[in-house]
Amino acid sequence: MHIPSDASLMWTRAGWRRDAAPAVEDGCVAAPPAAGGNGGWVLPGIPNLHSHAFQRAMAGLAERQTHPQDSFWTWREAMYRIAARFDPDSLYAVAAQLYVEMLEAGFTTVCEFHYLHHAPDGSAYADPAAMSQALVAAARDTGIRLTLLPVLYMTGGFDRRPLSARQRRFGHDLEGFLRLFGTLRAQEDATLRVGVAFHSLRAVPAEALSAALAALPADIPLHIHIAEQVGEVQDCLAVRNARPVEWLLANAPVDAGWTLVHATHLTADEVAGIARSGATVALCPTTEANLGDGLFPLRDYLAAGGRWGVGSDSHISVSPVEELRWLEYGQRLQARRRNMAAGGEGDSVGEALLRGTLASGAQATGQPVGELAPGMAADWIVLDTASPVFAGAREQDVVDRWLFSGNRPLVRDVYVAGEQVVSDGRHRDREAIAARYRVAVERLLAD
Ligand code: NGQ
Ligand code: ZN
Repeated sequence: MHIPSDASLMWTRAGWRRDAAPAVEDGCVAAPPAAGGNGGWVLPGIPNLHSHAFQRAMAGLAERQTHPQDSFWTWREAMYRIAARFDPDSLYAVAAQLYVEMLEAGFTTVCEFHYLHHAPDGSAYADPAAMSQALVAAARDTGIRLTLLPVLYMTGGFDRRPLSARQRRFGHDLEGFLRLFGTLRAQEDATLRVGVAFHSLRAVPAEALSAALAALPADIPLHIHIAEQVGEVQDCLAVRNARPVEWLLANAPVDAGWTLVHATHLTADEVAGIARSGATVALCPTTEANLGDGLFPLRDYLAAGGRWGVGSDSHISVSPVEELRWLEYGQRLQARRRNMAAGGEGDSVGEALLRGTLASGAQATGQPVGELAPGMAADWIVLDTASPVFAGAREQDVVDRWLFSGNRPLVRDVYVAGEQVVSDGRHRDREAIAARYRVAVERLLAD
């Protein structure tokens, strides 16, 4: 039986619940749910596990050949050129635009992997946290929930070479970094959580990683880029005698508090090791495709019981639909099979993808997100049930239709901490934020 478009449905761990809608108390879901519902099809907001906000300004600008062997590393040069031009004002303008786009697409929490710390020449701003504050302000003003991950970035490669001129604004010594962390941590509130990211094993020497972990609180989210490129795996093998994930699992206390970003190139032992550790892998399928990274071994990882979520990373796309869809499609193209993320016969691929990405939300973000249960964050999205995409849909079809049918935005309304920030597909400040973004980007790109 198809569901009437005015029915009330709420997505829970057990699947769709009929005639229910979240009730709100203090920004969280109250028990019990509002009986009868509100006539919407409601899902938890999607956590975005990986973002470099400034890169939104270069989406579509690195798609012209610069070298016959263009790669991740030549893209990185283009990215560094634009990174060099940001100041706190332009970072605020670009991040605010990005966060509006995320909310309109159904992402309600963002993990911001932030390393653009200092002035372009590497000297600290008068307020050393000025760039971080720009991100905090953009999140507050747009209403997105933020897990801010100031990034420790110390060296330019596994050989410990010093930072290049363009990397200097990313760098800290441990003392300065811990000061920044302390400043930000003091600002935590109901929608801001502060964790830490290690940029990569290239950028953080072994003893600095241990010293940082010893000095930081034990219960914060920890994120790291790892094993994204074959060159990185080779350099790690040459210098540390182990592959990046192999090295990390042997030398750091990797557990459920950790999120490994990309983890593209893995052996069978590494797949099993990450799954056993309880860590989350943050997959960014559209960016990984755009940068020519390679394909994550999803099927083996799911079979091992591994946790995962998605991120929009460089923001060449800002859409949970596209991340989840391409996560599945990459596997299909490689295996020449279909319905790869499904758990068994009759299982819906869309529901398997949705369950997977929501299940890691709380541990990867350090916030009570990913589920509309009592005490969890009142962060939800309402689908546009009037769309022809849902014609004739039964309950068990809704998520597959959302994720695998066309490109019209199907998120109608969005709430964060119980507050509505998007209605009828439009963020409350969409125009003003876009106007400010246009001015900022024109300046960033001017010669
Ligand atoms: C980043 N981005 O830090 O923005 C990286 C590129 C690097 C991605 N890996 C720079 N997608 O890894 O050195
Ligand atoms: Zn990244």
